[in-house]
Amino acid sequence: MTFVKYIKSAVLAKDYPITEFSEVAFVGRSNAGKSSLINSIANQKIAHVSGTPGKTRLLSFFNFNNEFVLVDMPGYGFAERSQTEQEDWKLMIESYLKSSQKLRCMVLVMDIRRSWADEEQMIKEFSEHLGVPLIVVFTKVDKLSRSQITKRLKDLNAEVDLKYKFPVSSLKKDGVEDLKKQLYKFLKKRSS
Ligand SMILES: Nc1nc2c(ncn2[C@@H]2O[C@H](COP(=O)(O)OP(=O)(O)OP(=O)(O)O)[C@@H](O)[C@H]2O)c(=O)[nH]1
Ligand SMILES: [Mg+2]
Repeated sequence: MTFVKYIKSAVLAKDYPITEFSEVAFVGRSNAGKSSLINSIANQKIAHVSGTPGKTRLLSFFNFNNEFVLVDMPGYGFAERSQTEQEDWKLMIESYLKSSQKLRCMVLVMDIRRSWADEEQMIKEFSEHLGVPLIVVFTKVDKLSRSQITKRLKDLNAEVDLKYKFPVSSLKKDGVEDLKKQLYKFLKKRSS
């Protein structure tokens, strides 16, 4: 039986938990569905989800079955947040991505109905710079018909070249098992 346990939340690098496990960071626009995706991977409501963008304000760390650590990140890019807060977000994300010794995979979460934007491109480039594989998850596919999904995936393909991509519905659990298999491939090995 798989267990998932909340470890802690933190902002500053000095407060990140130190574990023996590889880490996977969930990044993406606010409201894209990062926390929901973590819950669906975990099979339990462990990360905070909200209809109000900006729900996740700290980095939250979860132990996945003593196999790896899931890191829920605050989302970027919604108008209500001040310039200072946007800057704080950037610093918080950068601080984690730069300082983590255990980061072995990044999951970029985006709503399948949105287009690839500068922020997503920045994250892709960041993963390349760090040499960490990037998995892109297109969420909320349950909001579209099958033909609309095909069309969106085709359009996104034309916008950006991505190696690992998964259309997912956290609501209906579609695509989650395939994603988990890929995560295992990147994370199962002990990181030290
Ligand atoms: N229909 C549908 N709704 C979803 C799905 N995933 C997330 N949502 C909804 O989208 C909203 C935002 O979800 P969250 O998981 O909180 O998004 P987040 O990316 O963690 O947002 P921040 O913490 O603000 O960065 C919530 O109302 C979720 O119920 C999905 O696959 N399908
Ligand atoms: Mg969240």
